[in-house]
Amino acid sequence: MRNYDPKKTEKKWQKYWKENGIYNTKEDPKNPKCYVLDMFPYPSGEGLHVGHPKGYIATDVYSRFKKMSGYNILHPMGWDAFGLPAENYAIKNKIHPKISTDKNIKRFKKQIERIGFNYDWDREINTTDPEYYKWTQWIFLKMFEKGLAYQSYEPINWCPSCQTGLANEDVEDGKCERCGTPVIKKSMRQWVLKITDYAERLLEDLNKLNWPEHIKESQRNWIGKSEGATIKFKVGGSKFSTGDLEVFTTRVDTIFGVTYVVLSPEHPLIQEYENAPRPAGEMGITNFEEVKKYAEESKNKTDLQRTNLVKEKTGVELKGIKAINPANGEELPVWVADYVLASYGTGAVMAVPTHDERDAEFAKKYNLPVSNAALIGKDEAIKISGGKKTIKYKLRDWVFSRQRYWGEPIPLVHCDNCGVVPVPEKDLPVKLPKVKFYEPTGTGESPLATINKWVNTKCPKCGGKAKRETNTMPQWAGSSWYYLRYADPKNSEVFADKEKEKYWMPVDVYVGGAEHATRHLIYARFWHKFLYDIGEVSGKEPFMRLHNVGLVTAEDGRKMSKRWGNVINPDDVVEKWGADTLRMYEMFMGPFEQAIPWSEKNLIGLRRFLASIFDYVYGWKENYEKDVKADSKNKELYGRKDWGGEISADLNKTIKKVSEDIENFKFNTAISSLMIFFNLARKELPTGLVKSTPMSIPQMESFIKLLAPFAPHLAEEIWQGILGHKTSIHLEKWPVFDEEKIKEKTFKLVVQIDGKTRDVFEAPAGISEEEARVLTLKRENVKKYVNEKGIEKIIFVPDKIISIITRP
Ligand code: ANZ
Ligand code: ZN
Repeated sequence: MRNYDPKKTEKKWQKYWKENGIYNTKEDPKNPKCYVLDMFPYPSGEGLHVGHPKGYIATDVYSRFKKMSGYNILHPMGWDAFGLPAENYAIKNKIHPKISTDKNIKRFKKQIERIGFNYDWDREINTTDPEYYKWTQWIFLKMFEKGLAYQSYEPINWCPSCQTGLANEDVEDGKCERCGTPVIKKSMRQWVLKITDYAERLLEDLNKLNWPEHIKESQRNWIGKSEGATIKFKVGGSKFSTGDLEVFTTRVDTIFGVTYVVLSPEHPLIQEYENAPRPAGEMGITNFEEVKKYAEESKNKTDLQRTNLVKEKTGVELKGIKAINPANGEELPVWVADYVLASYGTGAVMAVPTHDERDAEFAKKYNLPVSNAALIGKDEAIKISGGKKTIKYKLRDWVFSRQRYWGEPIPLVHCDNCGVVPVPEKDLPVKLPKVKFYEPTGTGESPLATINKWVNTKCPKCGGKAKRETNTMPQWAGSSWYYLRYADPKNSEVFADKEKEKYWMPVDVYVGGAEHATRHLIYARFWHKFLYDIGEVSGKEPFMRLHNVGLVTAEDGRKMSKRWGNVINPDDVVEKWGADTLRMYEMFMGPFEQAIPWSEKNLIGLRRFLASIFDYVYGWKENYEKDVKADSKNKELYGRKDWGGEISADLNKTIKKVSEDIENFKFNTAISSLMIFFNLARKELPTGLVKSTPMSIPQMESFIKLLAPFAPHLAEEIWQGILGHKTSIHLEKWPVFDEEKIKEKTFKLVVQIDGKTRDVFEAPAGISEEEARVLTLKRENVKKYVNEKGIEKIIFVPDKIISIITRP
């Protein structure tokens, strides 16, 4: 029976692998380690579509290859299950998030398991497990201890639909990244992590990472380092007594071209003018009402709207006051305009219409003066203006609290006597209480705030009455350190044993979507650096190499989505065509990082390829048995490392190519070289003594090993089922290629002219008479004796002699 039947065999081997624990990992100082990691999924209610496993297949192929190449592999999987998506799903479907999350995880896991991955499920983690988030809380407390977690009341991004504050990273084009609702600014109490303390190191260390350039570039832009200077302008009424206005500029050299200065509407100076007593005769801002109204209005605009270059700029002059250019003493009008952001630099700018587009536009609209003054040397400008060299970053501190239920409770207590007190380490985790109502309150407070029994507690310091912090952590908390937990997932004493951390970290290859460029990938680097600073981890960077997985779009070219009804469920594909076909197809569909539409037709092509391999090996085995029956000496022959013929060189070339391609995440070309080889092997005429097949047993086995990372079930079926091995192919050694066999073969071509040897030279083996003739007639030694026209006859003995008879 030579029927390729993945339905039967795939389940069988999955069971076998599990029962034999072949994917369980242990530290092994004797072998080099390789930590291969997928960005773990959040288990949404919709389950996986065929796009999700693409990255998992790649890490699976890669880690199987590395394991066969002698590495000790860590390839774990887990669930990023806290956060808005899980919670919004739970609310929509009226199921408690805990219940729906557990259900979704079960479903995801089942889907993933069917694809036959080599995950070490003993290391599975779940960010919502109290034994896990105990350590998320612990890390937060360490940050709090070091002054990196602080309370702030600054206006932050607020999503009116999700009813929670958001970090800058959660806002895309002024909209909530989760639900698309435009965010507004809201002043509220919040917890913030001082990621800005790490801005320079986050930037600097990017250079060490083997990451796609575009991801590094978006992190650089997000961090947004600007080298410039702060310069103080005196401001005030007629007597210029009010004080200094500091601006940030990257172009001090334009100092003589400044024609006005602009404040952001939130600038504290405006408030100061309203409240401060003024010296006699000072008018202060004379149009204060107008200014205030303008400032109010700009509150409703997002930063994006405010900085949009296309939008017309607006502003109001602060009448009654002026600023003085420190470089030349010139008196300048002072304006307030919302194209200047409060949150960047000093919240104030010196305007140079001749060199800055925004300023030019603004000056034109409001008829402000324009100056053609010359530029001056940098350093010189700083000296003249009394400025100070300054570096500013666009990166903002990380707004870390959410007014939502489904997250890690922030482990702090508010005591009337002692203020904010951390929950002692021994009392961690602070468990999320079970509640009936978990919908957002709409008041800007977390739903936890309504659970009196939970909220009211004792102060760990003075024992007096205290209240728990009711904000929860953002969904990015658990994923900021999960890769460390995999090294030692069940440890109850520490988040990971130091030796184990040292053995496994850093992650060697990390695979996931490019959408994480400036969120997860910055947050995790920040936490890692912090843990490094307090001596908890051994290295400065968590992820050494990164690959982005390209989307799998629907056959119609659109994104796969329930909304379009074009989602393809991997379960159906596995059911109909087999897991190996799905795996092979997703690796073959195109360059790994590219977005590529699904194609059932191409998928079927890979199913055919696998079926024909199975069929071929089956026939090969039959021939082997026939040959051995006919003459027992053939058994020895079949056992030879390789047989002659071209197939040997081809196989060695294929081993080289497939190895290099997998190492470089070029899975599609690896598979195509397997196809090319297979077609040659099928066609190759028999050589040597055995008539029926071109491959010896070791040659056949090498080919199946090359296939094993891509089609693990089929390879195992062939390995154990047809080739008769008793242990898994996935524990075998990866084939090595023979450099000698790959070299282009040559021979010494002897040239005879009229019976006399006149030349000998190296020529490629196997050339035709025509090729030999062309090469020969180019030789200087030959030209002396013949020319093209004077040839009567050529006798060519392949790979030996070319004999030329000249015309008499
Ligand atoms: C004078 C000047 C002249 C400027 C010129 C630019 C060009 P980057 O490179 O992004 O850091 N700026 C400073 N603070 C600002 C704020 N809070 N909101 C909006 N704009 C602000 O940009 C730095 C430049 O952006 C600064 O240099 C300042 O304008 C402006 F030909 O000062 B410049
Ligand atoms: Zn939202």
